[in-house]
Amino acid sequence: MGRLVVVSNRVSLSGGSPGGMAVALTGALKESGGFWFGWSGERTERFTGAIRTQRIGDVDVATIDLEEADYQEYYNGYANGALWPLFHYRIDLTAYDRSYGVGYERVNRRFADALAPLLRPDDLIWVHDYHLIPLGQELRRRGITNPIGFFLHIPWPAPELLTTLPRHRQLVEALFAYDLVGFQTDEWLRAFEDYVMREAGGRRGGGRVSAFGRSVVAQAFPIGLDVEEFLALCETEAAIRSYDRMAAHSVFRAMMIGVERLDYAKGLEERLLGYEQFLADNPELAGKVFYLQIAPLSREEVDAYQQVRARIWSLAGRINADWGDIDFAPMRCLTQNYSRAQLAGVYRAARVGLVTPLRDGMNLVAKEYVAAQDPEDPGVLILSRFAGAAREMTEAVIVNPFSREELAEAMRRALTMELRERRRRWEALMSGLRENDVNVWRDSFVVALRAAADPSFRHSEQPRLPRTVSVGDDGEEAASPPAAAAGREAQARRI
Ligand code: GDG
Repeated sequence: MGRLVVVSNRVSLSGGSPGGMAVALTGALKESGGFWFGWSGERTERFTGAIRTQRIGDVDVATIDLEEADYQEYYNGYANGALWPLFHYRIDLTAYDRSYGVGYERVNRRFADALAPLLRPDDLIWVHDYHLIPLGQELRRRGITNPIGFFLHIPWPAPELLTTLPRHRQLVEALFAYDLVGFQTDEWLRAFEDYVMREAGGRRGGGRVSAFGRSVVAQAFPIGLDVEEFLALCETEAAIRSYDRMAAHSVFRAMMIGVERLDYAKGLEERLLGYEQFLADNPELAGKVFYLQIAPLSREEVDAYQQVRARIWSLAGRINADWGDIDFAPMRCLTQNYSRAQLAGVYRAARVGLVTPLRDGMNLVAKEYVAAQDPEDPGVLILSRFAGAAREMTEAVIVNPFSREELAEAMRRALTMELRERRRRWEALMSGLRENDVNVWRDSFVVALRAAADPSFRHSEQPRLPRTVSVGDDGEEAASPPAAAAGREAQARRI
C-alpha cells in the first residue's frame, strides 16, 4: 500500500495546538509513512524553491517558503481577496485583479515543481482547499499519474456567482485533472454539477461528472469532529480551569458563546444585531444573560477584514453602552487566541452556542460546542441554516442569520428551553457526531480516491456516505443515501 501525501496551503501542525483534522490526517500519514507538504508561512525576498524537511511529532513535513509577491498575489489576493468571498457568496467583497490570478497560477506551479520530485509511483495524493485548485493539473503536466484527490473545505458557489470570476472556466477545468473531487455537502456538490452542465456543456451520471473531454468522480464528504480527541481535551486541567472560571461567572448570568476567526462570512455583525434585538424584546432577561464572543483576528491585511472588525467594535460598544450598567456589561468581544483546551471549558460553561455564519462549508465550532456539553445538563446550539453542518445537525435550533428577529427569538427559545428537551436534542446531536467523526470522513475519502483511480474497482465497493438531510425552501426534507456502515467499513480498511 502506498504512502498518503497531504498537501495544503499551510501545514497545520506547525502552530501550537493542531485541530481535529490535522490530528486525523497525521494519524493516516504516520500509518502509511507519508508526509505533509505546504507553505512554511515564511516569506523571502526571492523565491528559491528550497524544500525544508522536518519531523513534527511523528510526522514528516516538507515545506517551501514563498516570496513577498506570492504572498500578496496568491494568498492575500486571489485566495483570500477573490476566491474566499466569492465562494461565500459575497461578490460585493470580491477583489479581482489580473495580477492575483497570475500569482495564484505561479504559486501552484511552484508547489508542483517542489512536490513532484518527492513523489513515489504508488503514493496517494490528497490536496486540500481553494488555494490549490490548479495543483492537480500542474502535477499532471509534470507527468504525475498517481491518484490525486481534492477536497474543498468551503462552499462551492452557485453558477450565477462563479461566472463573475474572470477565467472561471479555467478554474473549473483544472478540477478535472483530479481523480476525485470532494465537497462538504450535497448542496455544494450540486452547485458544482450545475456549473459543469450549464456553463461547460457537461454531463453527470454514476457519481461522475464529465466535461472538458474528461470525467471526475465528485462526491460529498461531510467533515466530522475528532470526538475522542475532543472529549479527552475536555478532561484536561486547562479545560477544567477555564470551565471553573466561566462557571463562577455563569452562576448569575446564563452565558451565550460565539467562537470564530473574525471573518465576515461568520455572520458576527448580524449576530450582534440579533443580540441587540433580543435585549430590546426581552428586557426582563437583559441582566440575566451574558454573551462572550471569542474572535481572533485573521487576514488583517485584506481590506474587507479591517472593515468588518471596525463595524463589530462599534456595534459591541453600542450594545454595552445601551444595555450595560455600572457593574455589568451584557457582552465581551475578545481577539485573543485561546488554546483548544481552554475553548472546550468555555463551551461547556455556556448555556447557548451561537454558530450563525452567513455561509460556511461545514463549521466545526458547532460540533465542538456539542461535544463539550455536560450530558446531564447540556446547552443548546443555535445554528445557521447556511452552515454545511445544518444538514446533519437538524436537532439544533436552526436559524436564518440574516433576520435579527429570528436570531432574537432563537436566543430566547434556547435560553428558556426545558432540560428534557435540551437533553433530547443533545443526545441526537452527539450520536450524529460519533457516527460521522473525522476518521469516517478521512477514511471514506481515501477509499473513494483509491476507487476513483482504479478502473477495476467495482461500483458496489464504493463507500456509502453518511446520512445528511437537505432542507429545501419549502421545508421538505430529502435524505441522501443511508450511512454509518460506510464509515465503519472504511475505517476497517485503514490506510
Ligand atoms: C474551514 C471552513 C470547515 C477558533 N478560535 C480559536 C480556535 N478556533 C478553532 C475552532 C475550530 C476552528 O478554529 C474553526 O473551524 P471552522 O470549521 O469553524 O472554520 P474555518 O476555519 O473557516 O474552516 C469550515 C473547516 O474548514 C473544516 O473543513 O468546517 O466550514 O470554512 O476548530 O475551535 N482555536 C484555537 N484558539 C482560538 O481562539 N486554538
